[in-house]
Amino acid sequence: MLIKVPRGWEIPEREATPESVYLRRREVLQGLGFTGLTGLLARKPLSANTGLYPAKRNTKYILDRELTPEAAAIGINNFYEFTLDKQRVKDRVGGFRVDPWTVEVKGLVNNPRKYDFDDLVRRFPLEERLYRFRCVEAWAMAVPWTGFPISALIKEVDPKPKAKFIRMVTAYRPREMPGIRSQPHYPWPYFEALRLDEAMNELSLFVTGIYGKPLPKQNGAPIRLITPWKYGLKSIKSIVKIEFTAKRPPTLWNEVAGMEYGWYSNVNPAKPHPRWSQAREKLIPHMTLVPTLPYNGYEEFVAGMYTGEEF
Ligand SMILES: Nc1nc2c(c(=O)[nH]1)N[C@H]1C(S)=C(S)[C@@H](COP(=O)(O)O)O[C@H]1N2
Ligand SMILES: [Mo]
Repeated sequence: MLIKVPRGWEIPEREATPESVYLRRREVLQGLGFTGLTGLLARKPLSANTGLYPAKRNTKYILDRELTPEAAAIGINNFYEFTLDKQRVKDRVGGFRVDPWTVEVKGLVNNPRKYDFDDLVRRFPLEERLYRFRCVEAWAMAVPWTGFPISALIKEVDPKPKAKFIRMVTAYRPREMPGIRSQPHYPWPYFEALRLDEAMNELSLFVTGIYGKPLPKQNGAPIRLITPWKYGLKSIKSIVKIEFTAKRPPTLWNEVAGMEYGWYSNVNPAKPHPRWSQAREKLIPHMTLVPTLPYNGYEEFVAGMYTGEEF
């Protein structure tokens, strides 16, 4: 059971102005024919995300290419819980409820917690970063993500010395996720994992926004992982559970087809997928071909964690 005790200075705005009172005031004002500035401001009910976006950009992370147009990045998705059709994910997410949302952190930590998302998103300072993104299927993009380093959350929950991995799990809502019903052979819910040092790497983000706005459902609202040196399948969406473990946890794609999808899934242009080359990538939306770089161009940040044998 999550018992939320907000400190005085962090009372969410929607509690400071109970929505019912707020909406009633709107009706009264509208009834009086008052639809001026107040009407405009009141149109959208205050939400978990009020005032957080856009976050300040961290200029340390620079791109070697243009940003992908927003419409493509939020319109062409992989989210098999909804459909395998990349262009249709956005049309199938309507029934997915992402508010309220709880993220449970458990396992080998000194401070296990259940974070209410509204609290979580205000607890760790958000920043914007421009990252390259490379799907294992050889399409790629460049995206302004908003989020916070995973290391901030890890420090707060304080892993025990035995913790060596973190396992993450997506929401399982067959009634809201039509792809779970039409693809029953997958071992839902989606699960992924990182080594603890990978999770602590400065590049590893928990992402809550994109293009200066809250994450759309098709991109993994309200919170997903981004590890830009790994294939996109590692970047698990709509996370509800984070568990610290001593043993290496399995991951969905590695479990389903280990020959095709490595546990690490570090981007490696020299190692072809059994069915296609990984030497080049197609930039959406025009599918311009460009070379793929080792660790997706992030070698300087991550190569020190590996022997080169991980895949
Ligand atoms: N829960 C969940 N997470 C997921 C997936 C998925 O099907 N389910 N697809 C993965 C794959 S293969 C990719 S390439 C990225 C796509 O993220 P995007 O749609 O935001 O571009 O999400 C990853 N995270
Ligand atoms: Mo992917």
